[in-house]
Amino acid sequence: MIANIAVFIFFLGFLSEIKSDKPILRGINPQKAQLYISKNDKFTCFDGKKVIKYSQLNDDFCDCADGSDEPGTSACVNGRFYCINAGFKPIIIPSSRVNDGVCDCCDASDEYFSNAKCINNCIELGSADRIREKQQAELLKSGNQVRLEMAQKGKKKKEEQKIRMSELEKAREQAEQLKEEKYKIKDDAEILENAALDVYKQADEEEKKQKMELESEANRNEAEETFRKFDSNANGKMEIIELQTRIMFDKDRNGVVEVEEARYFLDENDELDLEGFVTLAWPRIKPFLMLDSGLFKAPKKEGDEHIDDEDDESIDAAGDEPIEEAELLNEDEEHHHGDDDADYDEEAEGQQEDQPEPPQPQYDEETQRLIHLANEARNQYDVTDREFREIDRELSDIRNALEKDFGPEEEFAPLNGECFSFEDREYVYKLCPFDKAVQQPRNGGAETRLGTWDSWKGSDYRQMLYANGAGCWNGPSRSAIVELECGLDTRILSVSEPNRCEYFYKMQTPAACSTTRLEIHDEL
Ligand code: MAN
Repeated sequence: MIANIAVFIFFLGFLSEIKSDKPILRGINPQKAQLYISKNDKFTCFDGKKVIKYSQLNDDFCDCADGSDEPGTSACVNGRFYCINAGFKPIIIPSSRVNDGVCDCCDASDEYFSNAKCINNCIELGSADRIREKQQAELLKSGNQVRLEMAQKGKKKKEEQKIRMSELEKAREQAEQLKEEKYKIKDDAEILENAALDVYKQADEEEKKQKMELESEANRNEAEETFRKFDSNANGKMEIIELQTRIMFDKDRNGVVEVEEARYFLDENDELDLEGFVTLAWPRIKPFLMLDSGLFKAPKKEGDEHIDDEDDESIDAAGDEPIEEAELLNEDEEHHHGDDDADYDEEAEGQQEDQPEPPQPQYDEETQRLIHLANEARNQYDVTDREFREIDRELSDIRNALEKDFGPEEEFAPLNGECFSFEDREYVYKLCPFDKAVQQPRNGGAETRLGTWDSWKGSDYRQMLYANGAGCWNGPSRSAIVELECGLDTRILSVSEPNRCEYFYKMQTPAACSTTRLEIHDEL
């Protein structure tokens, strides 16, 4: 400030000095005033390329290529006019604006030879500006108090996190060791458990195998018996004519077993020997035999889930008579072989629900003891594994937080973990500092990520960048810039989208009330 006043006093003295010298040097920058002092009635252009007579300064004719000889007229295209604007702020304007009929300087100095009736309102502007600056300074001062508290909290948090991190690192080592020990115990217990259970598993498999062999043998016996029964001429061949005599094969219920109907049951052959009959014909014949003997109960149409529209269409005019039921059952039989038939799976599950649980094998005492020990070991391992993962998660959260730049004095740290919202006509915008920026339509709908915390833009902690948001239709991913200004509390002031999928938040926070800025300003 004092330095400014000194320059100004020097400049006024200089002006009175050059006032006695013709011409009047308007529009010169006080910082360059010394260059305009007459030297043997000569003036050297700033670029040093030309020396002109002192009287040629501001004579409305451009002599210097750099425009330095005409600071107070519009003669040089590249000239610069300095408005002193005493009482307010000095400004520099292009000299083309001198005497152009428009008042640019509040002290009216740029319009000294035009019809523009400019008035000097620098004093009024200056005092309004000073009020504004005072208010701003007061805001900055009180905000700075809060900022300092935030900085203290931030530093404390950082210290606590560092302490916690070293505790966790130790705890992690111990937890890992414990987990490994428990894993070993679990592993050993499971080896013993599996060995004991294997005895039961093998016995169970053996039992199942025997059951299946018996079933398959019974099925084959039944097939052979049927073959002998149907092979009425006992020639060792099952022929179409032999099946035609059996009315149960009258699929379309017209009273006659036609050749095509009989051929279907022979797997589209004219005749089959015993082996062919067992493998090809029997799977088709058996359901019809079961139906005929009343062993199959056809499912009811109403409320039956597995009769879908397709099934309905397949029923012909004969209605829901046994033949159609047989067809349905036949289709079901095919379903049972399909791997990816969802309807079948659902039905199978449904049936399972109705069926009683298969009895659990009764284990001997030793096996039960080993199962119990293995269960215990598994539980204990799970507990240590969970603890280890929890420590790991907390550690990585702390490491992430410690890596973030919360400002020169950690003043932004208290904003980490908080979220703020702002609503406009269409969207609710959310900002969770150091985490993410999102947008959600007001009428519901999914959140769109506008960006994830990336970095500070520049070195003055005024702008945050949130990058790599959701992809923009036919464009890059969304991103958001958050501009911070000083305010007594933290809140979003506005959100705009200056370019498609590029968002701009204005936010106030005490953390941005650094008085360093004020001091710098004062010195200017
Ligand atoms: C959504 C919003 C808008 C954005 C468009 C781009 O509607 O995220 O902000 O401009 O998508 O397609």
